[in-house]
Amino acid sequence: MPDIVKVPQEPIDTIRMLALDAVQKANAGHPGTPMGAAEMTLTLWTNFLRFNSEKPDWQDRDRFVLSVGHASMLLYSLLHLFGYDCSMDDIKQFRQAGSRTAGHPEYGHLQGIETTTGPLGQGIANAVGLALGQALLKGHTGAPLKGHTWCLAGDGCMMEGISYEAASLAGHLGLNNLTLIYDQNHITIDGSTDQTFTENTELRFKAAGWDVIKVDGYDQAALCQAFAAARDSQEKPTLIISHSIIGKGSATMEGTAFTHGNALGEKEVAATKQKLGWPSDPFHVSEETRAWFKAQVALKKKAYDAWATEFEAWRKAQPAAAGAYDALWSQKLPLGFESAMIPGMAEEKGSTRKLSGKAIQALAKQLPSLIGGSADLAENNFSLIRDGGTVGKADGVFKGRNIYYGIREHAMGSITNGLALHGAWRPLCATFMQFSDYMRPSIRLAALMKARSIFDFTHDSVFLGEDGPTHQPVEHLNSLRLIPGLTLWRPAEGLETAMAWAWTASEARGPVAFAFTRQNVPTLPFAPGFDPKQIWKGGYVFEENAAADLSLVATGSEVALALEASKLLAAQGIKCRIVSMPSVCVFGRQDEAYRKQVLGSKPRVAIEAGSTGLWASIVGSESLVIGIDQFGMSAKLADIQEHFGFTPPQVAEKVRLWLAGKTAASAAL
Ligand SMILES: Cc1ncc(C[n+]2csc(CCOP(=O)(O)OP(=O)(O)O)c2C)c(N)n1
Ligand SMILES: [Mg+2]
Repeated sequence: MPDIVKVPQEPIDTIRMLALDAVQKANAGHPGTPMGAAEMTLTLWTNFLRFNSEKPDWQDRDRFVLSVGHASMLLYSLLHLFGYDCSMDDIKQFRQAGSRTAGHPEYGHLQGIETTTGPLGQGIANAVGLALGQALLKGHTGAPLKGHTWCLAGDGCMMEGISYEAASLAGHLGLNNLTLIYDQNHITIDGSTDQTFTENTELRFKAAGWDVIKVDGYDQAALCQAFAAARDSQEKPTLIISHSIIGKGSATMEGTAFTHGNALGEKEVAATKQKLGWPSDPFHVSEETRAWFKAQVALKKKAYDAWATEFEAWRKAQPAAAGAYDALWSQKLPLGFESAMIPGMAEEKGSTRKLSGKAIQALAKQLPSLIGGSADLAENNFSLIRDGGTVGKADGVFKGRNIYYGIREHAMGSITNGLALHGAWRPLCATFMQFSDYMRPSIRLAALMKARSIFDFTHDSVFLGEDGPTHQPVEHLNSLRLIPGLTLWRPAEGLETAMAWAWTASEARGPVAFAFTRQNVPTLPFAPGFDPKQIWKGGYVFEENAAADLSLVATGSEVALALEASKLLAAQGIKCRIVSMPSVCVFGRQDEAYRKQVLGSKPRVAIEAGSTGLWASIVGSESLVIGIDQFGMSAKLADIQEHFGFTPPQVAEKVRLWLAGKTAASAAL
């Protein structure tokens, strides 16, 4: 273990002044916390954080999560000074159009940004996911891994409910490779936390199963002792409450809420630099400071090389385990893997949630990275990976493929994102679709980051029955479709379900959400020779009819309904073609010619047991949309179908009347 390095004042002040200057230049941003937390964070990075800026995606690196995302200049300064691909020009372009140094750190903009943060509290839950991912990687493969996750949070993160959920689960699991550093400066935007946040955080975390250490954020020796204890903890995650002063170092504004989110002004900047004896030119980094950071970077590389030697020795000694390790990272699927997922699925009866359970088993066999979880509804969601075991720690080692999240949907979404960002895992998390609302902030961030999280929602419509409107999604399908980059699948039966899962495993470049039924759905009469790959277009002609009077376009459980209604209409001389659209999102990405051909040139009717919302934009404003624009009700399935007009005769009659009205109108012209 290398000796502890006492961080000199100048590198600390360099970080403070870079934040001060960058925010001043942009005339926007948050200098207060970068200034207040610079000493503590630099002490951590210098002495404890394991990284190699030349190999930023080192799989066993320590991960640093800036949950207090508005303090982005703290992270950018560190990345720049420690030799990551973050230039002084990047720093000077802070918050400007097209720059890599956005207002809040955005995943993918710069190496070293482990996750997108800004919505407070999310980073803490992401950090739980990242730490769990590394602990599971170690447990599943036996690799000699040490990766620790360090998360810096502020008063705001600690107040947000999501952090409590995530901390509660981390404490329960005994996630000892996680350290949360609470930069307790007692200031938020509206002023002192005396008016908002006076609970005993220490006792709260202790009660949740954490070790808690309190330190002065400017006492490097105490900080290092705390970091060492946290890193070496074998049983519990650690909370370090670090007392600090927001805006530390500024001439007249230390400790004020003003420093939280304002450029301090030319006068204050000048006064601050004068007080520190700092050169007045902006973005100053002295030669000595550059050399000091270079020396630290060299030490980091030396530590990395030592690790790499040890790791290579393990690979040689344990070829089978090393193969399993590589398989987790590559997430490669055998060519044509989907053909192993579909046999018998078109004939399989049941709810799509149950059929999804079957597809999950088939996929789990081929994709060891697939890891499951549910918010206390595993049996209801059919989301369990059978024989996968429960995620937990035994004899100090994490094992299992099924995470029991308890009733913590908000954290579940965000922990799932952390697991996805980790890189070795393809995590799915499940709950009732209604509660996607509890997860929406995480789903949105997954989409923003293009994280390959899988949100497995069952009980997808009012047809779930007696649980009533509190549990019945209505607006959720369209609402989820509104999130840019999120792909929603709502399959109609077994084959579509299997193919939707296969698409997710091999084609998805971002997060995927599923909508599965609670109720049973009938099997569908696919035409002989039907190519399942058509499903991957998101929408396809299920039943063609050259002489059709109209197209019925339906999703999920309503495809069978459309088929039944079409038979009744045929008996009345109205001929239909049927379009199944398991993913409106994927269908929307097809070229216009394909979309036109599928939708057909005749009048169109869309049928979906949810709000009519976006449908006019898909099938055209001249079309009929049969949906549900009100809350559901507690009743038996058959009564709900009748009440909302979703029986075959009711749908057929609606379509007939609408078509008759159209015909009459055009005849009158
Ligand atoms: C979920 C969420 N709500 C509100 C905000 C807006 N916001 C940004 S920073 C902040 C105050 C944070 O206070 P603290 O964490 O103590 O940071 P400090 O002022 O110490 O930098 C607020 C309310 C946000 N980013 N995320
Ligand atoms: Mg604060």
